[in-house]
Amino acid sequence: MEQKNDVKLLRAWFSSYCTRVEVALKLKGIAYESIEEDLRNKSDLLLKHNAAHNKVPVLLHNGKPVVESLVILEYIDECWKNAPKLLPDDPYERAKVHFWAGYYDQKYMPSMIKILVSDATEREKAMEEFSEMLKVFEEGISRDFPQGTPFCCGNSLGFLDIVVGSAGCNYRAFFEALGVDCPVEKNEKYFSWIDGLRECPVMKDTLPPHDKLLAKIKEKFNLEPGS
Ligand SMILES: N[C@@H](CCC(=O)N[C@@H](CS)C(=O)NCC(=O)O)C(=O)O
Repeated sequence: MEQKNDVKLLRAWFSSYCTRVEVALKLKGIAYESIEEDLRNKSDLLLKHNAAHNKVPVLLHNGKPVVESLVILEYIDECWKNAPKLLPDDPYERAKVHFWAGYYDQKYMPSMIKILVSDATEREKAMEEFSEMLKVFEEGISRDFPQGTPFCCGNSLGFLDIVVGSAGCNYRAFFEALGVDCPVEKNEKYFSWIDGLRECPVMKDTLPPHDKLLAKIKEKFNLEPGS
């Protein structure tokens, strides 16, 4: 008998954590219902199913909640074992993917937000720190995945591509909101990976529209170009 799969995703359109989950669901060919949350007026469903953090994304699989985007990605990979696989089979390869996904998860958005909230004098330093953080990341990725990026887990989007691409592919909107150039020349390997990921059909189809995201970032961080 075929197993019933009722999949719902509580999400917010601008959240890169939600983009991760949607990309994984699409890659796996899993049909799901997307439920948009108003994070200023959270639904009872969200508060009930993510009582610990009150955050999106929340995946509801046959009514059972799974929270935290990295946990959800692994859950999806384990439940829907059919191709394409997101994580490698080899335990050591998998450990490396988890390590770098965790590194990126902990460092990327805080580093980007530091640039967004700093005044003109602090911004240069924040941008230096951003580039240094990405340097550590790209050197680590090159060392640990010598077969190269993109698709560092094989020949289709893997766990790390999804984690990195869902947040990283929006970098133009963040720098445009600030009215400054992104120092891509300092991290060429990273940005060429990102630019490749953005061209993948499933990424293109899932990332938030540039202009809508730009307006959201300006509103959230109270930014005017050149400020
Ligand atoms: N570590 C969480 C982060 C999720 C997260 O920060 N979600 C934000 C949207 S981008 C949220 O729901 N914020 C609501 C709030 O903080 O009240 C994950 O990976 O799922």
